[in-house]
Amino acid sequence: TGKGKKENERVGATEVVFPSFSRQPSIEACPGQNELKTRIQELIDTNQVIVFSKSYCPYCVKVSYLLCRRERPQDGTNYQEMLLEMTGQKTVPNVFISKTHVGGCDKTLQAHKDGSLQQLLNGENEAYDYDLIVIGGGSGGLACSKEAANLGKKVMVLDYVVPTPKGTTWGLGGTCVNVGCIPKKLMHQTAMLATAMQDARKFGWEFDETVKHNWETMKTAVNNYIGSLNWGYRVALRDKNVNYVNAYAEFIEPHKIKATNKRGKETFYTAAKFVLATGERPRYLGIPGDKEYCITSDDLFSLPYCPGKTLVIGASYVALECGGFLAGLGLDVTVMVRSILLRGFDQDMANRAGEHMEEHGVKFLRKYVPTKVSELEAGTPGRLKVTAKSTESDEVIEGEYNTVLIAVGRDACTDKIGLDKTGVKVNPKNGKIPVNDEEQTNVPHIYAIGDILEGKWELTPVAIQAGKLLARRLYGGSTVKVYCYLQITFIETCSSYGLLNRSTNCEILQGVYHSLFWPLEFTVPGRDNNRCYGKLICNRLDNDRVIGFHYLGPNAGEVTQGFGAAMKCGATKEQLDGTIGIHPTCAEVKRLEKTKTVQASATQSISLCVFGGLTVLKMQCKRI
Ligand code: FAD
Ligand code: NA7
Repeated sequence: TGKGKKENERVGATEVVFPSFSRQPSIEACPGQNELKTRIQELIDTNQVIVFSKSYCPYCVKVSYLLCRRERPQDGTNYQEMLLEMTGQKTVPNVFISKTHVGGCDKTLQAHKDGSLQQLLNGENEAYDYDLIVIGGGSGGLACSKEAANLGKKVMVLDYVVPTPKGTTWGLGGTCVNVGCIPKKLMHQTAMLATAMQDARKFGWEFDETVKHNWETMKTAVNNYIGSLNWGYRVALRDKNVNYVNAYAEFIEPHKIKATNKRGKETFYTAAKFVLATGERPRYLGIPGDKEYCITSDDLFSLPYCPGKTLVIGASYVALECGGFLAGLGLDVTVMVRSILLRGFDQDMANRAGEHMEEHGVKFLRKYVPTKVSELEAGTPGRLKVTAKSTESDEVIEGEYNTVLIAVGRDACTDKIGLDKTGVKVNPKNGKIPVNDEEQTNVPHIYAIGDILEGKWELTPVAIQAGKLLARRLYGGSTVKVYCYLQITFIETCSSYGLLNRSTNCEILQGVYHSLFWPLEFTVPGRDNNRCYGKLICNRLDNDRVIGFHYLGPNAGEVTQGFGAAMKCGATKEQLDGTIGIHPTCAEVKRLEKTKTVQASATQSISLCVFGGLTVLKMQCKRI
């Protein structure tokens, strides 16, 4: 690493070697505790590089080879105990550079690989305020910052919620906790209770009062729970010594950001490395009246009043989930669909999901796009007029609603964070950031995780896993990468819809097995007779290995998770058939009839979707 000089000469490295067989410390080598601590500290302070090692340890040899060769043999027993007290590490080698504790062999080699060792040797670390700054305190950012701090790094995380056009804002934790998975699932559960109450009478429950739902009570309960999660995240960051700053971050130089808090106060911070985890926000339509009068999912979960008659625009999973639970609460809900339901999902299953929603009261306005939203009357809720045009003719229609919820996709928050000052490349079409398989952008010291990544799954567990593994690779000597071999997600509409995805690179010949079924719990109330559906897709060329699983039925998320584990282990149809079911359940696999055999291309990905208490498997593959 030295320019013209030998490395050892340049860094003045010293290695304190504990000989292999010294068990009895000599009097000289066994000073009092304070004296020993002072001696070790002196060694650390007066040597640019100091490696505490053992003569017979192969890892020490590796590190010594990398860094130094000026041995000072010492008896090691008490040194190691003291080093444990001082650094939390007893094992050797134990490396310090420029008074900074680097760690053991793996961490030193990793620091060498990622360039931070060189920075330490050059004295560059002192130039930065932090080892790592994470921008965005959502699923990915929190996981990454906590893990990096666990590994001994000085970490800052900045999180700031830009208010929606309606002024809605929320606390620490990002989309999932505040305006995504958590409130969605809790409000879906509220809707499911309505169905349970309807069923209850058929099972003999008698109640006289008219049952009605109070939006405000639900909203307050859900938001109180979210508040407790926000608080928990703050405490966890504090406990792990992550410096959390509630401010909007923007790069002004490749290693420097400006943080602007809600009072407009600007502060500047530098770091050796950055992780971008800024997530996405709902897209608007760009038509008159959209930002003035419409809401998005960012507003819905904390809306202070019941939305009333609602038009949901879009046929994405966010649209169907929100429309589903609003209808389940007894509201008049219409979904305006531009083309198809759930683009990218198995269309057979998407349509079954749509039929199920229609049976549960959701109306669909198909092949229309909105052109204008105007206010007829202000209020909570007020009255809005929506003008829309057909996508197939010149027909123009109008409708009156209390609330218009836009759910037409989400945009990556990458355009206002000063990436032009860093040289980080962004896909100009969608604002997404391309990264390599180690989540590194084209600028080596800047990484990105979560929803802002180009071509990756937009799911909380994926963002969390990416954040943790990235920190471990950067600072823990790990080489483990995110491997989305099997993706599981689910959608909660009237009941629920789940998606499991497995990618495979082998030739496939699909064998499709399916069955309609009637869950036992639906029989007595007499609902959804034979409307639930299960479908397995197997690769006939690979021992009938299960590559796809669809389930449309109750508790789809839970069922899907179990099949996901089986598929990840490579289960075959024969193995599933040979698994004795738990009876009576919906997940017991029985009487799946073979429908067809389809030849498919060599690479494909398969997904499983859970919908409306019904689950569906999606398989994306090109037929040949
Ligand atoms: P986020 O969680 O969005 O966090 C990004 C954070 O960065 C935000 O707090 C943002 O305010 C902040 N930020 C942005 N820019 C800056 C800046 N310049 N400075 C400081 N802070 C900034 N996933 C599932 O797995 N299961 C589900 O059931 C599910 N349901 C969903 C339902 C809905 C309605 C939505 C919208 C999403 C749902 N998702 C679900 C997706 C999931 O929420 C996301 O995949 C996940 O939150 C992504 O995490 P992230 O860390 O990338 O970003
Ligand atoms: P998606 O999956 O991007 O879907 C967008 C939906 O909105 C889709 O149904 C679109 O119809 C519809 N859309 C888009 N623009 C319009 C306009 N102008 N008018 C009417 N309808 C429109 O969005 P999501 O919000 O579900 O998800 C975003 C990501 O977050 C997604 O990838 C998830 O993984 C998480 P189309 O089918 O294009 O005709």
